[in-house]
Amino acid sequence: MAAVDLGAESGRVVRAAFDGERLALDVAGRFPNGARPFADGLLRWDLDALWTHVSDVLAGLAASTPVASVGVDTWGVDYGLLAADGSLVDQPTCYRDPRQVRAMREAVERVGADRLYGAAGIQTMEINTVFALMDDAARTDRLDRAETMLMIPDVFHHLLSGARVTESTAASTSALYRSDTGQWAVDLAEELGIPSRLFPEVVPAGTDLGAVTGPLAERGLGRTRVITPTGHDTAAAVVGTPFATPGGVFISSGTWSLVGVERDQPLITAGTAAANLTNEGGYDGTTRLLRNVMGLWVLQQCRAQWRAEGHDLDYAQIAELAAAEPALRSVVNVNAQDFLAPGDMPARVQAYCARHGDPVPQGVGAVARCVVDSLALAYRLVVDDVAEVTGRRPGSVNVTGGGANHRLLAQATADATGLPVHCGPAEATALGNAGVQLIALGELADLADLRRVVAASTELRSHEPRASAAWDDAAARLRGLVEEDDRAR
Ligand code: LFR
Repeated sequence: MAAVDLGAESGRVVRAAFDGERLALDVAGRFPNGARPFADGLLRWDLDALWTHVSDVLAGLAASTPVASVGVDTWGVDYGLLAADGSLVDQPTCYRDPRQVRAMREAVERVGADRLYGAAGIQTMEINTVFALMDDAARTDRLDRAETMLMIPDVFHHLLSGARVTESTAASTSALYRSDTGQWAVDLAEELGIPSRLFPEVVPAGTDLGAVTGPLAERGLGRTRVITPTGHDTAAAVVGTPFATPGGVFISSGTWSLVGVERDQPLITAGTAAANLTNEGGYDGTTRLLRNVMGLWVLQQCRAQWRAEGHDLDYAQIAELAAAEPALRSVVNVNAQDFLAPGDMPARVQAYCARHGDPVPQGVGAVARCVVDSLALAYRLVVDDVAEVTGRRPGSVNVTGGGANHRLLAQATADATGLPVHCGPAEATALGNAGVQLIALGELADLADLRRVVAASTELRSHEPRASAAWDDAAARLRGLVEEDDRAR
């Protein structure tokens, strides 16, 4: 199978081979990704370039080995607009565009925060699809030119197979679709000026969308099936998580850190709304009760800034400098609006500390330490909130994704949460993507079966918590900062 996994920073095509017990992965090709401002000033993705990369790697792979099926997962919330003839109206916009901050404010004013949250139980956040669509409707003619909207993974499935459907986990990131009832929030959309005629048919993960068609069929993939995995990368990562304890916490750690628990059904209450916890649709009727934490994005942007200033450091070097600094000297709310847009992140971290009366970190190590500690503390708050709203304290944490390799962050996470932290697999998303294809192909029975295969295919690294009152105090301090920032929002 080919698992195509596209992230905000890079994309890759992974070859996945199953021998009946283990899933072996091997990266067939990797390529960069990133949003940039287009001529009209909007931050957009270069979808045409991504498609060229994906097609070339898939064709190269098919030249050396038969590909039974292909499935694509990507970051959530963004969408492509398809014209009647099936072509893209334009390149998709990126959720980090500042227009979404304004649109969120307008939407809250117009219908109220409760209504926005209640529609799908998705945390109210600037990045949500609903705010981009609202701005499209109010300030552009994009929607007038479109017949349907597809989430980004579905755009690729459309290019591969011609299908014009969206997959349910991808749809659920829109904040306009409830995966448990299968309903689009038509009334809310119309009230916000978003034409609901754009909403596509929704299919479950594991749906066979047909054989590869078009030019790729001529490049060795004519017999390859297009099977939609959980199109949302976070859903795929959690499918590929070998939970150490039932009801344990997952952290899918990449550009974002998605922190929460898997449940049988959504939990949409006054408590989850107050805690701003999200209910995203998962595989086979599961729900992820989670919060988006700003994640490694902050360090990625710091690294880019340091490089621009002449310090060309890799992540391991940055982590080493951070580890040499004392813990918990200064703390920031990584989820503050300050850190959402691309830019000079070290300066923003320093400005945040100065504004809140914390010691201002100086130099690479101190800034990175502040970010790492602050991430771990943000995870701790989610664990506390989830325990509170579900009435159940989780017993362990599993970290997957590229961030699973970050030892300093993993130990800080154990110390901050007081829970054992198990790291791996770094490739959970590709495993989850390929695993759902395997279930659809009849090679695996179900999610539990798949997780057994993931566990058999992975070596985990574990970190035990070291009890310390300093982390409790810092968590309380972060709680205060979050409340201040929310009031200012
Ligand atoms: C992670 C992720 C998150 C989503 C964010 C924006 O890659 O998909 O789940 O909230 O990106 O799309």
